[in-house]
Amino acid sequence: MAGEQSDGDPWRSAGRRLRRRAAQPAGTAPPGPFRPGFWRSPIRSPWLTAVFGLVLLLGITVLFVTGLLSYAAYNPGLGAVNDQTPDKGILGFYLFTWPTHPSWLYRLNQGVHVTLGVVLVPVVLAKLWSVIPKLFEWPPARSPAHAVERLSLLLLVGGVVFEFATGILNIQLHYIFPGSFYTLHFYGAWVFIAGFVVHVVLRLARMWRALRSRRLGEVLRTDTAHTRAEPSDEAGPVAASPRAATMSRRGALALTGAGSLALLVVTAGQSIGGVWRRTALLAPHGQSLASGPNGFQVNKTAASVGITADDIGPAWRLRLHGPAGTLTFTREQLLAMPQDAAALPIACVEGWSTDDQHWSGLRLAALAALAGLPHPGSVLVESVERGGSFSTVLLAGNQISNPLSLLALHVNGADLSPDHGYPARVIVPANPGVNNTKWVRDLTFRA
Ligand SMILES: Nc1nc2c(c(=O)[nH]1)N[C@H]1C(S)=C(S)[C@@H](COP(=O)(O)O)O[C@H]1N2
Ligand SMILES: [Mo]
Repeated sequence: MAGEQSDGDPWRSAGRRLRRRAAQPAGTAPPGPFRPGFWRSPIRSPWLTAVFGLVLLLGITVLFVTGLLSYAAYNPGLGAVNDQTPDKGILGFYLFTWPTHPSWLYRLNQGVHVTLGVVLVPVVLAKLWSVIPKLFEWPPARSPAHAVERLSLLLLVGGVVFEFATGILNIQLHYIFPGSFYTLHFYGAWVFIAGFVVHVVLRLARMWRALRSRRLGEVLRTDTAHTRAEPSDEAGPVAASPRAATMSRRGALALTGAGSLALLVVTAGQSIGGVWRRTALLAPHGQSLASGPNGFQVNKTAASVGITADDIGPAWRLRLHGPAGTLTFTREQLLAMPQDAAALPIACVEGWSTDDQHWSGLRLAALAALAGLPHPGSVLVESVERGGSFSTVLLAGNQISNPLSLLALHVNGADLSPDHGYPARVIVPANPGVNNTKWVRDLTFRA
């Protein structure tokens, strides 16, 4: 080796290295992470992996269910206005009419989905760390069964990285996706879940065995000095030639737990609301709110989507379309009609939500009756906003008939501010924020 370096000719020594590699017996792993001696942490063990695995088994199951519900809440079954996901086919099997009770349903679902996703990041990283030698296993496939298993790992690891990355980019409003977030996160979820289910089926028994191989109390009492590698096993993540421990297993658990706890503290407040809102340091919305009746989170300001003073000035009209033809109203005419009230939150798909705000305006059901369709199947809501992806939505019959569903003109006793949708906006209980259209101009009721 020393002679090789001292002859000073990189080309010749590279040639020698290549010839030596070619002379290796078949089946020898390439150097670096593919060699068993490369990974030397003594704390990698089936037990540690199983603990992280159990947390993820529970956590990802909740993420998956809340994710499906979140998607169903858009009422994508109503048609392409609400959901442009191409070719979803049977992957839309779980879709049902989203309820309007209780009014905090979407707020809860989305708060859990987003907060849990953020909190699980350290656990995902710890789990990947604990099994990383397995990802470099050599040879890549020993048998067809082994090849299938490793292919499922590709879906699993690729899927988890993709879903967490797209989700976190979205809640941080960093829209760098090549395409729609919904489509990517939706298909990514199904790919990931396919790998996840295969992985759980293949590993559940091993996980239970590993969990029962040690007692948690015993691990929590063992400091770094007394931390030993487990006996090497062919199939597991145990190091072949472990070095001395620089961290105990309880240290690894504490580090992961502390990371998750810190993320929980700086994230959850955006969904819990109240005084906790101020702890939500990681939340891009809601740290510098205006004061007064309109002082709650704004997603997109009027200026940011190109709403001009003319669009929402005295020339603005509401147009109702239905069997009665097209009826046109000024804001004054709408205010002269009997007003109804509802205390409802805005809850965004990104996880943040407001506490209940006190809205008043006209019931969607009353407007449907005016349009000549007292029991409509749906309503197409269109905004003054031109061409924005949130400017047109369909609401379902149950959303129109709920007496708390309003075309709001006031909030907390004041006129809506331009940023909150003046002259008029939709507010519907348990509705995803994105479907509470601001700067409404047209309502088309359909049977
Ligand atoms: N026309 C229009 N309506 C809209 C939006 C928009 O960009 N344009 N944003 C939606 C989204 S994503 C949310 S979460 C809510 C936020 O309402 P707020 O800004 O009043 O809090 O408005 C919804 N209504
Ligand atoms: Mo939103």
